[in-house]
Amino acid sequence: MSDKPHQNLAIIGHVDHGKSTLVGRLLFETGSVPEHVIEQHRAEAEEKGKGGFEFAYVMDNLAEERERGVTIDIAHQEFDTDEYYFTIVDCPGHRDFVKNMITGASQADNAVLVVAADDGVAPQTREHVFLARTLGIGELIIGVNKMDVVDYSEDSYNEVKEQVSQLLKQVRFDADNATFVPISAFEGDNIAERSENTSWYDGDILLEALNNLPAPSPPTDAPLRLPIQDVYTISGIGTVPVGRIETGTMSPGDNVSFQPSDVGGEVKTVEMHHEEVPQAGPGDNVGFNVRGVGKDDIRRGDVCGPADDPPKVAETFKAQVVVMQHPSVITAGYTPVFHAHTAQVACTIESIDQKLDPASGEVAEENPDFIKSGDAAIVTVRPQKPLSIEPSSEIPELGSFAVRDMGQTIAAGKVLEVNER
Ligand SMILES: Nc1nc2c(ncn2[C@@H]2O[C@H](COP(=O)(O)OP(=O)(O)OP(=O)(O)O)[C@@H](O)[C@H]2O)c(=O)[nH]1
Ligand SMILES: [Mg+2]
Repeated sequence: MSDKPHQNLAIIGHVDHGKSTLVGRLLFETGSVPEHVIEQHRAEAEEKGKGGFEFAYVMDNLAEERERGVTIDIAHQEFDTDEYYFTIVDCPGHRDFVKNMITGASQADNAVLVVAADDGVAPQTREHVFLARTLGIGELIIGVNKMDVVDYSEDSYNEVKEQVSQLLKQVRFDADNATFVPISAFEGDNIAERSENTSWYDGDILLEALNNLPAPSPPTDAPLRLPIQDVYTISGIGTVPVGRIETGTMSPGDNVSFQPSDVGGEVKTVEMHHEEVPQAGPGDNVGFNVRGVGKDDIRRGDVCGPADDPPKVAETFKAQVVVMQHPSVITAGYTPVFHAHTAQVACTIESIDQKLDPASGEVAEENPDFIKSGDAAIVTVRPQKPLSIEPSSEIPELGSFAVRDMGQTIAAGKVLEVNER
């Protein structure tokens, strides 16, 4: 393991704008993927009629992903720069897979937003930026990609930069926390080396921008919260839940509880990068094993915490939401799917308590009949199945969510109060 500080970085943006290609390129340039592997991918991609996808194949491992040339599920990879040890999460851009993007973004400290220079801001560029902002992503590096396709034109770059800046303003993302870089993931311009093709650009290249990210905020003294992403059965070990530790630490010998499944036991082993470790902490992606907990006892969406301070399970919760897009209006009784950490649960908006002025946050109306796109409100929510979630003021990492319906993100928000089951 590297002793450099750890960064979880999400790569987000519209479908086909070049996210996986960028990750493949970064891994190649930082020496994490050797040239002959890229050559093998080139041969396979050409055979499938997907020439040009050799860098994307570094991340797109599923057969369906390779045939279709789209990312479906999130994938993690590791690489180092001078400053940081990165775990990179490559998110899918296709609109059908936004739920996987939410899981990826909710695990990240900062993000690279990839926007193709020849396409500009597209629907999932908007959706991902909105989600990144509400899921608590700190800084954005905007890679204006495919600069080769627009002949490295400064005008094209400035046009996309202007579009993205407008978008950041709309979602109130602090523009001081955004760095723009003109790149070509495919050709390798301004990734690890400054490109002669963009002599008009004198800002940071991508690796410099990555090195200049602020260090992730130091871990709080919050108790262990580890949302389960998957549960595997591994021969010789048994049941191995995996996920990222959001807060607290985990060591062998700890007594833990999984909620809402309501099972628990003693932690036997904790692994990171296939090596047993004596302790893992915030930001670490771990696999572990708990005495007496079997594969069918727990599932994705459970949260693991200390047995004496277990994750909260909500009967109802109060939340502040911002409506991003909805074809009509949202009224009490509406039951969309809430995505919180790794959980996806249908929840009823039981009451709309207050409408807020989105600019000042002040109450604009008590008990409004409805809310619509652009509105912010405080609502009371009742999960239709048990859901573990925490007040954002106590554990921000477990206190935010996205709301989806009809294949799109319609709102996002944070939890104010949990009324426990
Ligand atoms: N010319 C050119 N093509 C690029 C560049 N980056 C990516 N591409 C091409 O764009 C296509 C899509 O690239 P991907 O990396 O799969 O895009 P993605 O954003 O990961 O797509 P999803 O994961 O499905 O959302 C492939 O054909 C790439 O070769 C670039 O800098 N220049
Ligand atoms: Mg991809």
